[in-house]
Amino acid sequence: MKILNTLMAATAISVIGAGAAMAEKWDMPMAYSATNFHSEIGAEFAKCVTNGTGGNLEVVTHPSGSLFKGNEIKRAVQTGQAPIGERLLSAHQNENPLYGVDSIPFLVSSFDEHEKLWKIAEPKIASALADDNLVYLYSVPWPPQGLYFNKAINSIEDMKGAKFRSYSTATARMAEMTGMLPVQVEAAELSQALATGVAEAFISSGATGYDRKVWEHLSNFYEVDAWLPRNAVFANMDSWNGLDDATKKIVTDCAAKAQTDGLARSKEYTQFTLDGLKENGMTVERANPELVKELQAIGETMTNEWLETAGDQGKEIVETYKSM
Ligand code: PCA
Repeated sequence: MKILNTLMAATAISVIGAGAAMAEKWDMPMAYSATNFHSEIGAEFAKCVTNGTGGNLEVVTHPSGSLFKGNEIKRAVQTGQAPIGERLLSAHQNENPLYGVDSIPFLVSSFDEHEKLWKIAEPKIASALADDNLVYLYSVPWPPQGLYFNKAINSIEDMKGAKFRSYSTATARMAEMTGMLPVQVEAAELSQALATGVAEAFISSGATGYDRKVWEHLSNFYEVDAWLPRNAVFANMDSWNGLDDATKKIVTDCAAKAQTDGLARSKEYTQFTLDGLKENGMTVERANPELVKELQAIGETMTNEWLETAGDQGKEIVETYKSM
């Protein structure tokens, strides 16, 4: 009887074992709120993979930095703590200047220009990510970046001394060059930073201001279209290599769909969120030409700094873009 029990237990374990080897669950950390369009596209991508593989690869998204905070996600996926994740690429420009290719001030100002640049840069970004033990799956741009303040500003002089929330190397550098005080804050903690006075101004899209209801603390949004940064979704290389070819194909097909849908959603969300800021009492307008000129001069310095650090690959991207 004892032998029979042992045998039965062993059989049960091996059956469970076989089942577990076949079906896999991938937790996908994401930094932005569940209602943000990047997170919604991520959820659709997850569903596409889960349904497409008949549940053999179940992808489960964790928005709002609930599994890993924004600034932890890339490392978590690189080291295999998470098999897949989404992260704002330009936040990692300090690791590889190429990750900041989407944040060169005033190089591109519209979705169309940005997509042109991205087509050139994308293979190089994929290979930079591969060097970091990551497989690039898809990426989606944020709407054009503008300035949020708690007062009207007409020149850089008016910006001086403000505590400026940054999300990347470029945003921190812009703060420094305009005499503001940069403080790195993830979007998930932005409302709190504004409420407690840790930050009183920032650069971002209408989308993030809208998602974070910043009208509760700030009064002015200036459209400057400084750049369009991108969120990228990547998998851990070893997790990826563990998938069979049919599953990989389903993942890459779902990723291609997410990239196309994400771009469309980002475009739609642009005007919707600018209108939303207005409806909630903010003054939304284009920055005056003097201020734009001053910012462009700073942008030129930052562009040269980027080109210096990004080497031949960086130069090639920018030159190819400009020649098109
Ligand atoms: N929103 C993100 C990055 C760019 C954007 O529009 C943020 O502010 O964190």
